[in-house]
Formats: sequence, structure tokens, C-alpha cells
Amino acid sequence: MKVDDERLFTEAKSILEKNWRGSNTVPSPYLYPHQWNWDSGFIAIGYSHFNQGRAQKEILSLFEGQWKNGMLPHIIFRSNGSYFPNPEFWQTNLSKDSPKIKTSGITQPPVHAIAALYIYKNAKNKGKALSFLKDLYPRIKAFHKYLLTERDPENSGLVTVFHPWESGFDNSVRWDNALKRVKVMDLPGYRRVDNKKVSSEQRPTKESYDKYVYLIEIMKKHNYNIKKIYPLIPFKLKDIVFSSILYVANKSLIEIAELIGENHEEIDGWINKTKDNYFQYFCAGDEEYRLAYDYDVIIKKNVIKRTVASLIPIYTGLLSRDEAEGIFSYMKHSHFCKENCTHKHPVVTSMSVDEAEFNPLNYWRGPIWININWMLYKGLINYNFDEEAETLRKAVLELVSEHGFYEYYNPLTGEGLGTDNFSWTAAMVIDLIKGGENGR
Ligand code: 9WN
Repeated sequence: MKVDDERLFTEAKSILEKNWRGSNTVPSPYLYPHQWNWDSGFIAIGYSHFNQGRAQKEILSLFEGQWKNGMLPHIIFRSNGSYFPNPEFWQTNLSKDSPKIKTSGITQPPVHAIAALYIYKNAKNKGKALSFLKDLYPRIKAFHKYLLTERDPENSGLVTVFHPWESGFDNSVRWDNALKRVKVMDLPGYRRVDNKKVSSEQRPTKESYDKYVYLIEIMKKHNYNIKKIYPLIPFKLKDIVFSSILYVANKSLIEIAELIGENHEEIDGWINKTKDNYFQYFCAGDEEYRLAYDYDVIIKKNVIKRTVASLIPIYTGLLSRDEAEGIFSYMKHSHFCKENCTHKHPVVTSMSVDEAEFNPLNYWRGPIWININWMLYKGLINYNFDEEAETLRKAVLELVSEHGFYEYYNPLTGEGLGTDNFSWTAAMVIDLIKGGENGR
């Protein structure tokens, strides 16, 4: 199918325009009427191609929610739009570190340095972009420092998540075993909104939500004090995607430091620490596929489930060419659509179609997500797999062009799932059309 890039770009742009709320962009007006952490990073990458001012504002407004300990929360509440859990549920005023503005009490993957560098590279007004970087740099650095200290008492350079929502891959099979160990007690009453807005077969189960809520209750009980939470929370994993993004973000932060004349020794130290431990923690000796897996800090074991997270190391550039080739061949034989597909776009699914739990409709348990495919695309480019990268790029654009700007897609049919008019899908499409940083 031939995609009309101009038409797709105009549509994507109009979705971001519609979802813009004066200082930030909602991920989707219907399902997510507030500001989300990693969404804003991806969204800013989209804006960097046509509206420098908005791109900068998107990131700066997000950092208005930063906590005094450096934590950047996963949600900034910006309207009365209905969403559960709402600020009354989070009660972040229990923490001495929370800001005045209403936020959630957990974080999400740090794509902001990557986005900020993008904004600079694509900026028409380099002077303004430099002031933006100067303003933002200490705040991003404080966030990364929080992740590499409070969220890494093991001093590994890899981040521990306390809650599936922190990973951004909420109900992924990656978290199933760890969640089995979470025994819910004294759960407060709560009312979900998500499964009234989107068909519940596409959303996490009640059992998952009970655990999500219970984990937050533990954090509240300890006033969101990480030092108290760390030893006792029953869900604690070194997240391979989160840690990979942080590694790439630290590389961007070094480039930013150089642009604004800051010393980056401390960041060099972080990068080296991540490099030294990445393989030890994430590569579980999977002889058959040589994939990488999250590490469960409590049972000191890897989570051997074949999901798209296992392919994300290609995004870091930490792999040898041989290892990257291994990832790529796996990507082809087990994650791409197979014979039973009615749609033929070779776009990567969130979970291997060969895993028993694969479900084409349910959220992070099978469907295709565009931001993740974007990371894989960037990884392929890094290793000069140009032809393969182009195949993936075209496939993503075809999928969206045929089926619309959805939150996720059924890999068997291409049908859009979750909410429509989804901002990061639009933003990633813009970047794939416009050719990345510096039009690459
Ligand atoms: C909880 C906003 C967010 C994304 C996450 C995605 C989904 C929220 C939810 O939506 O999570 O944070 O209510 O399901 O899983 O990655 O940031 O788009």
C-alpha cells in the first residue's frame, strides 16, 4: 500500500492540535484527560518537527510536577476530567517531597533528555532552544540522579520499578509472576473509569487493578518515603525497558551538557555503571534465543517471558553487531505477524505470538504499540540495518494510515484498540515521516 505522507502528517498534526491544552497535551481527551510523563516526552518529539515552542512547553510543563527529591511523577492532574486513580486517591500531600500541583506518587520511563536533544536539533531558533536546555538540564539531571540512587540501592545503574504503572507496560506478562506474590489485604473501595470507557476485554483485569491499588496503599502508608518502601514493597523489579531508556537518555544528557558548557563527569559515571551491570542483570543465559529479560530483585531471578521488552536492548547500542543481529532475527521469526494474520504489516507485537498468554486484544499482552516500534526502528538505524529499519518504518505508517491513530492495534487484523486520537501514535508517526533528528 502506498501511504500518502502529506495526508498522514496533516492528520497526525491535527490530533496533537486537538489534544493540546494550552501548556501540555493529553494522551487522549477521552481516556486520559491529564498529563502523562513518558507520553509528554514522545509527544514533544512529534512537536519538534513543526512547533518548537510547543515542544519546549510540553516538557517544561511536565517538570512543574517534579518532586523535591527529583522524582518526576507519572501523572500531572490538570483538569477535572474523570480518571481513576484521581488526586484524592493518591494523597501525595502525605509526602514531604510532593509539589503544590496535584500529581501521582510514582514515576515513568525518562524519555525527556532524548526529547530535549531532539528539540534542539530540530529547532529553527537555536538560541531559544539553548536557553530551554539550560533551564531544563538541572531538572532532568535531578530526575536521573533520583532514579540512580533512590531507585537503585544496589548501585547497578539499573532502575527498580515498584509498580507496573511505572514501567508504562502496565499489565504486561512481564509482571505476572511478581504480582502473584502480592497478597492483597484491607483494600479500600475504588471505582474504575477505564473499563467503562473502553471495552474491558482490552483493559487489565479486576485482579490486576486490586494489586495496582494495593501497591499504592503501601506507598501511602509510608508517606511515599522510598527508604521505607524499598525494603518492604512486595513488587520490585529491575526493568529492562526503563533502564535502557535511562541509558539512552543519559547519553543525550551528556550531549546537552556539552552544548551548554556543563561538566558531565557524574553522568559519565552513571553511563559506565549501567554498561558494567546491564548484561549481568538482564542477560539470563537464554541459550536458545539469546534474549534479555527483566530482573526480579526479590527472588533474584530473571523473568523469562518473550515480550518486546527483550528486544529493546537494540535501542541502547550496548549490543555487539552479532547480538543485535540475533535480536533482529528473533524479531522477524516470532514477533512479526504470522500466517493467520489478515493484515500483513511487519510491525512488532508487545508479546511474542508464541507465548501462551498472547492475547491480540488485551493492552500490553499482545497488541502492537507504536512508541515501542519507534524505539526498535531507532535501534535498527543505530546498527545500520537500514533496509530492515525502512521495512518497519513503512509498516508502521501503513498500519496507522489504514486503521487510524489508535492507542494500540490488534496484530492479527490491524484493528485499532483502546482509545482513538492517541497523541503519541500521532507524534511518532510525525517523526517517522519527517526523518528523526536533523531530518535523518
Ligand atoms: C496508567 C497514558 C498511559 C501510558 C501508559 C499506558 C496507560 C495508564 C492507564 O496510559 O497507562 O498510567 O490508566 O492505563 O499503559 O504507558 O503512559 O497514555
